[in-house]
Amino acid sequence: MKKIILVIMVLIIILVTGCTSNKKNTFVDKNVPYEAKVVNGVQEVKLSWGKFNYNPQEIIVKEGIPVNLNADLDRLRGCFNSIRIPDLGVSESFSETNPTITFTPKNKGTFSFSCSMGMGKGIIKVI
Ligand SMILES: [Cu+2]
Repeated sequence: MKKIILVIMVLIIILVTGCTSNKKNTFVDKNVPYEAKVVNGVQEVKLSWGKFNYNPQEIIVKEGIPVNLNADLDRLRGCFNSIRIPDLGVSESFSETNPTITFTPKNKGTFSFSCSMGMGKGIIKVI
């Protein structure tokens, strides 16, 4: 009887470990805050798609330096290509001929962005 309990416990441990490592594999599109890198006086940010929303969902930029928001056109689909940042006066669409949207954050703060239909959402932190 004790052996059976031991076997069941071992099986449970194997199952739990298996599920956990499986989960890790599906988290390829892990969304972590992205701090823009300054290249030739411009803050470069790549905006892509992952887990049914934008990736990154949190973008950190510095005040007073232009930001290039570069669309990952291979992954952004449909209305995710129409981006709205109301507080920063941005309302534009990415396309093959317009893959980059440039704006300069003039004030510190946290501003929300979304696709035109409001399904995709994120925040831009200006520091
Ligand atoms: Cu949308």
